[in-house]
Amino acid sequence: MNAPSRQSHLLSPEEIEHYHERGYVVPRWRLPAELLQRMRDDLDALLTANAGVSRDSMFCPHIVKGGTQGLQGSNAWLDYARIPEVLDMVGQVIGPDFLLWGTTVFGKPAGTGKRVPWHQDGEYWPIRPLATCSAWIALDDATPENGCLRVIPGSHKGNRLRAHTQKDSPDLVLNQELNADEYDEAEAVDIVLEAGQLSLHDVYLVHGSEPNRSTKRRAGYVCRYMPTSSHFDREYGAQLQQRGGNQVDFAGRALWLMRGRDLCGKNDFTVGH
Ligand SMILES: O=C(O)CCC(=O)C(=O)O
Repeated sequence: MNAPSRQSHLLSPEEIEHYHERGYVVPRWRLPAELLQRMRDDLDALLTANAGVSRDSMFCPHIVKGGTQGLQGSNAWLDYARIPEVLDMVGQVIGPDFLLWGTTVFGKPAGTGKRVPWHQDGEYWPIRPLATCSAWIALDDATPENGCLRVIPGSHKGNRLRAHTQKDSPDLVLNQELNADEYDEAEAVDIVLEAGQLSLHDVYLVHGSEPNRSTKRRAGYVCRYMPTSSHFDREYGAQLQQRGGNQVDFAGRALWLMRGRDLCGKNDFTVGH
């Protein structure tokens, strides 16, 4: 009798097409239970070590001294940004040469989580040409009740940054909100995930999430990968940093080559290390 073949983690042609056509995909592959448990334990440690930092968005836990929030990160989160199966899938949608430029834990505490306004990620980022695939890894189950990610399928098409307005509100996790006439919320799709599943989304995709009104936390760890044919422009990053109230450190941000080589030859892998 033939041994049962182990199912490949690689995206199927249909999943790749889904990513390119709709701007996101939920792969069939999921994290092994033991790895998920380690990440959840490390999340507990991260929250304990950073009692003073908002749980709604903890920037760059993969950097030991994580920048402008004063976050105390750890190398464990860098390891979790290097999960080989995830990197393989990212390479399938953005090509074999890419780097990691950021991570965030969106913690969405039970009951009190803030709203993530509708936005396109590109509005915030100093990457030219703009390109990134975000891998959003569910550390808890993510449901409509606890504020799962919501996306507008196909809104990435045309690679157009739509009009946003700055809103500095204590009820919002991010401060750039897409203008209401730039999208139709009736088209939104909920990305419902079990803990250990992930979604991949394109930098131009319109997305957001509702507050967590449930009794269950909804934490996700997102890793940002850009093809090295693009440039992470630190000068422009310093301007964005000022505009955003210095919430994140783009100018001094460390970059990690994940796969292949630096195709544009302008990315600096020494700053921040
Ligand atoms: O976790 C969320 O609710 C928002 C995540 C998000 O905006 C992103 O990963 O780009």
